[in-house]
Amino acid sequence: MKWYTEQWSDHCKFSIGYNEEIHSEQTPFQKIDFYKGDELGTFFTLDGLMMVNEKDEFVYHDMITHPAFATNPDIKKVLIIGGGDGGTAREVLRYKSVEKVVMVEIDELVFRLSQKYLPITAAGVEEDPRMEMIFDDGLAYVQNAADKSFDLILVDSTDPISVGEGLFTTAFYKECYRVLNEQGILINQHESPYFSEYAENMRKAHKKIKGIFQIASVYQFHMPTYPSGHWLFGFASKALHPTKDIKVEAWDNFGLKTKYYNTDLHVGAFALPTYVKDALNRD
Ligand code: AAT
Repeated sequence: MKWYTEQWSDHCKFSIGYNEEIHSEQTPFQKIDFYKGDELGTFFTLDGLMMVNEKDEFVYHDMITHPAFATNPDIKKVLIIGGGDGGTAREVLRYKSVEKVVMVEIDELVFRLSQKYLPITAAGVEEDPRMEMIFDDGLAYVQNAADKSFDLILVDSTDPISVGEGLFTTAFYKECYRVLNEQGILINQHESPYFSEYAENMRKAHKKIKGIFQIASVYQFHMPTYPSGHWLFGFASKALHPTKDIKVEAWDNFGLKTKYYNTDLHVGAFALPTYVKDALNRD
């Protein structure tokens, strides 16, 4: 067995045993490495950071998708930015009421390799007639998209380094606001409160979004393989509040079986620890 090690902070590392490295390639955007091990199954990293593994991908993909649909069960048009492994699209496509999903991923190879090595997230996504896949920069896409053309934007991006950086800017969040309709919801990558570098990114993202959207909240979940295991998404909206406007019965009526998400957890996920609230409110 060999060890994949990820630096979580200057003084903290996280290691995962693996049996073989399946694929390693430098694309014009980032370095992709696929591994296979006994504990997490197949997993891949981008520029040395864990993206997806077979063991806990359900946590992340449930939590990026379902809270928005329980808040607005009428979502029909969805824009996914990033999400190259296909897991977010897979969850969105489970809603028969969804009419159109546009996925804008900067690096086509992430999707092609996921189709080959990670069918758990990528299988069947491209074949769904409601799917439109675009391999381009998400920021460029929203800059050119029409006003009020989506009900939901899911930003399933990497951290704010290299190609993901533009997806953490005020300019990007403003474009998302413009592209969303009156009931529109933005779910975005919100990093982690624990290690200082991640916490700083969390604070900055919230400050920017709060200045643009009428409603701006943050919710948490337990993601064992992301730095500290404590991870967040942002929930921003023009009109709908994530816990006051939750439609429990309507969501139950979708009849979806989920492994992590449920509507009790939905409400609890928005209740944040005091140190996280304090950090989010700091200027
Ligand atoms: N579903 C969880 C997996 C990811 S992957 C994030 C994806 O965002 C990658 O495929 C990357 O190529 C894509 N991406 C990065 N920047 C852009 C951009 N500007 N436009 C479009 N796509 C982009 C998320 C992992 C989260 C990791 C947290 N530590």
